[in-house]
Amino acid sequence: MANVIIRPDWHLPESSITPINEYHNRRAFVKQLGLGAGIAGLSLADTLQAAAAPKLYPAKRNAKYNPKIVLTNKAWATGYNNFYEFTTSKEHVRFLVDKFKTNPWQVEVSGLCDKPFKFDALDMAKKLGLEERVYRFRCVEAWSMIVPWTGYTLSKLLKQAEPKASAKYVKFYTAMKPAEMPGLARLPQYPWPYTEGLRLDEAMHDLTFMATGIYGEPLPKQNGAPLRLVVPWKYGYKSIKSIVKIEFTDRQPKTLWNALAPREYPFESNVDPGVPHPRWSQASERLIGPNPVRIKTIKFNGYPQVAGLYK
Ligand SMILES: Nc1nc2c(c(=O)[nH]1)N[C@H]1C(S)=C(S)[C@@H](COP(=O)(O)O)O[C@H]1N2
Ligand SMILES: [Mo]
Repeated sequence: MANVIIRPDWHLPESSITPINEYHNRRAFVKQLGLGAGIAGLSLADTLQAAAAPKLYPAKRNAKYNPKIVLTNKAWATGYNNFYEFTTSKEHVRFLVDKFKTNPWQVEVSGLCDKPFKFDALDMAKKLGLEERVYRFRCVEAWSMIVPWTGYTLSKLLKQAEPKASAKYVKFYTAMKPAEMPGLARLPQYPWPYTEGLRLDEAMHDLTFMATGIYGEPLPKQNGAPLRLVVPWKYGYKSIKSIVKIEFTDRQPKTLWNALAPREYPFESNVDPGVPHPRWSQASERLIGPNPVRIKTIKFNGYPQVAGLYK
């Protein structure tokens, strides 16, 4: 991002890669045997989290959001991460999340609304129910993936707060726990916590999703457990992870990346192949996986239904 150089030679060891169909078969096999963690390669924490939500996963896939595209290999989507609170090294985030406690997890919804409230992430998932959506996901660094998210629409959550007419924006905050997030201390000049924002109409759009899971399981911590935003027509940095607070405001909120480098990370940040980043082209992207391919970037990342928001 602002001061990160993209290495052209990134890779994961061959041994850490499991094709998705093989992965599902293996899970079914493990289930049949009634066995736990080790074999499926899940950590104890993942297993406990999965056990806490037995009926939520996998959720039924929403046919409306199911592009006819091959999913990104799961090991890549959960092993190549941007989560600067832990490290700027994408391949290493997953090895640094052990101390990060994501259950129980309280989230506050407040600001310009009539019914501010607090909720536990797992309780809300049970209350609202979950669906699965396959979305394209495009990072500003010109890599992308296609993944099945589990969750609920942000609008379902926000409506419960009854936003006031004066609310024009929504601001999101990530947890800031230095004892559990080793990357915070390594970037002391960053304006933590990680924050992001949307216009209220963007936040209320049906595509705007609160993800609690990925690949039919609760979110791994490196992907933003227990609750993260997914805004598929905007660059990935808008999709803020591990959210603890959501605030209705009347002014465009300050956000971390925009504060660090406003020219490089504008507030709106819609995916647009015609508008280059000041330091690189956005015309194409690398679809990550064991056999990465370069594909053309599409306006709004292939979600033309949002165009009306920007007339
Ligand atoms: N709190 C927080 N959220 C974040 C980030 C981060 O560093 N911290 N990185 C963003 C960026 S740049 C991207 S591309 C996505 C990556 O999500 P993934 O690791 O699930 O692919 O998370 C976004 N959300
Ligand atoms: Mo990103």
